[in-house]
Amino acid sequence: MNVDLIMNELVKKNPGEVEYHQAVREVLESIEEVYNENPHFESAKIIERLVEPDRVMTFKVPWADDQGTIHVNRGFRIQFNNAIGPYKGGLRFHPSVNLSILKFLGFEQIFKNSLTSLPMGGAKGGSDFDPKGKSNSEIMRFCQSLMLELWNIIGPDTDVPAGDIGVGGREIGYLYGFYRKLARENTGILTGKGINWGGSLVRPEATGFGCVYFAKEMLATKGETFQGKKVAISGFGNVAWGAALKVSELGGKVVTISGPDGYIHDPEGISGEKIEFMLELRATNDDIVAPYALEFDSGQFIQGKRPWEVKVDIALPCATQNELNEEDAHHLIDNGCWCICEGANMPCTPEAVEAFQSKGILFAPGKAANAGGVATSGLEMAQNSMKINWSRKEVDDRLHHIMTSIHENCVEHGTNEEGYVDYVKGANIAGFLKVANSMVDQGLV
Ligand code: NDP
Ligand code: 2IT
Repeated sequence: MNVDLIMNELVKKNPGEVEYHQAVREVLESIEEVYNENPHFESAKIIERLVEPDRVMTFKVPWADDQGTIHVNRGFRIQFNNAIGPYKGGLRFHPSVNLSILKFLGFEQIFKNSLTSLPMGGAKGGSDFDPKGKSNSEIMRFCQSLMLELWNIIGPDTDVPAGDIGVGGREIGYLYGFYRKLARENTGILTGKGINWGGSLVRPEATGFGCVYFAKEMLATKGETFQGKKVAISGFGNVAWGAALKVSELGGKVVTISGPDGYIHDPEGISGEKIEFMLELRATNDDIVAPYALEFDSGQFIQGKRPWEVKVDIALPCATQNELNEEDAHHLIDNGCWCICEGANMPCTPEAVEAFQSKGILFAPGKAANAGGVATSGLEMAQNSMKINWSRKEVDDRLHHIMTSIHENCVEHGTNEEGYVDYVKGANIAGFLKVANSMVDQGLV
């Protein structure tokens, strides 16, 4: 394989899709050696077949606001690869949503889902709809209009969507309700469902919990724990909330959360009722983090800045892609931060990752560290298929076990001669091998 040649071709075929190019390049650079050691991958043209999604669907989503004014958004579902199981991946509602962002997310999802050890292929979808400032009834009408198109192309054994940015329990409820009405069936069609209608315990917390379980394993490779460590978290959404809960439970001190408007620095620690307040903030639909400082005296709001300037031991970026750049990475390193574990998808730019790795700092990519969300979605699907509900402990134990196994896989495939664990390489190789071998086994389809 020649990475530059493949990338040139990819850029030519998918012009302007910079996030997608970024995600593919990272994977190709990591797997180049393994790929070249296995000539049957080349003869089966595995890379060319992997970087072209199986299907890209876009559709019109018309809806009326509370004043009766009509709006038209664009809906997407990208079914990327189903070699190891039904397509699986979230739906994102955000004005920045476009083909590039969804293709990067769908491509990442293939390897992430493979790492979970559960039978799930890769997909992603969503819309450029902006949930900010919308009423509940507007959100419901939008979700119903989207589902009117989506229901024909998804199914419990075909393609199982879930949440992502802008899509949480409320949106999954409206989507599920309308699917049930259209299809006249109750099946495990979406994950992240409410606990009364087919959801799994621990799914809301799972991405954040999983990220912290993964970081715990990273720290253990240095004989360390979360006890007494200062932790910077970005975002204040679903993932940030779960991560903050688990860090506090393990004795760490979360000193930041952030929103697009700036960040909160709370040197006394964000725990207990302060973490619950994050949920209230998120539920306002305003998407600003500043009110935290009005509610709690210990919290200071730093407008227009990112949390990476605060002196911490551990950083968990949990907001969005490319939110931590090279300059931020140097701030963290200069301040003595020695473990970065991605809760979001691709939050660190390639230059930031390079800065961490060149200093021998612990760094874990989202496709390994945030796989707990989709893994628990897989556990929700399993419970739906069996028509039973597992206890909180049963789900949490399984999640914990999955995250520990992913960590072991990364160490196995990513440890270099000096003993440094390159988690990016380890995750990409482990995720890739399972999918590539499955594609070879199943012939040219
Ligand atoms: P939420 O919508 O609950 O929270 C994310 C919020 O972060 C967005 O509303 C966004 O606000 C805000 N944000 C955007 N840019 C920044 C920034 N620069 N600094 C701080 N905040 C910002 O989404 P989730 O918590 O579900 O998702 C967060 C990340 O985790 C995403 O990368 C997602 O793909 C990933 N993820 C989510 C999983 C899940 O189960 N939910 C599973 C695995 C990964 P705004 O709208 O104003 O831009
Ligand atoms: O990025 C992700 O892994 C998610 N948004 C969760 C996907 C899922 O199907 O649970």
